[in-house]
Amino acid sequence: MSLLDIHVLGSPILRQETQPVAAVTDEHRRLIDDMFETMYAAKGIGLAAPQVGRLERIAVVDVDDQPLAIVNPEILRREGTVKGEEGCLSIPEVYGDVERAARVVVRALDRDGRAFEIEANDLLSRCLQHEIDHLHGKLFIDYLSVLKRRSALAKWEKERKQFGDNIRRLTAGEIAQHNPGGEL
Ligand code: K1U
Ligand code: ZN
Repeated sequence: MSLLDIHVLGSPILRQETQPVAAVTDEHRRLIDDMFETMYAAKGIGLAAPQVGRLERIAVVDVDDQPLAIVNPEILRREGTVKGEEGCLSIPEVYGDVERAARVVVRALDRDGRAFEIEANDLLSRCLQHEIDHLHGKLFIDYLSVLKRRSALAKWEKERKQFGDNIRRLTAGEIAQHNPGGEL
């Protein structure tokens, strides 16, 4: 497995629409495995293909030790609304409150190409909506009020200097914590 570079705000791929996966192949499974490894190393609870420079309609999430690969996900039902804080591995150190559906039902294909449905509440519901948004070129900052968005972008202007080429390479420290035995 490999750790992948993460595209950060400013990289045009984050605003692109993804392409549905016609059939889940070994190449997609390799991408899914690498995305899980990258998400864990970056201490995230989700990661979508455009964040690692790919346009397949694939995301991974892991909330409460329940790893889920979602291929071609669709939200079938939304119920209620709730506000909660979000971050994004592509906009490090920037956070904001976003109103989302409280409960969603999502249909997707799994790593083996089998269709499944999941009902989600709380953080899993939020994370699924955040990842599915990534697959359609949408970011959590798009939901912020003009003032809050301006302040989030001002914070990002300071942070982005460390990512000159709009790519976040995991640091040696992040890799070492992820892999304490030192084997790569
Ligand atoms: O897609 C991503 O950028 C991953 C993102 C997912 C997410 C976080 C919070 C709410 C909705 C979706 C992250 O994992 S950012 C890391 C983070 O903020 C976080 C990590 C653990 C628990 C809660 C938040
Ligand atoms: Zn994100």
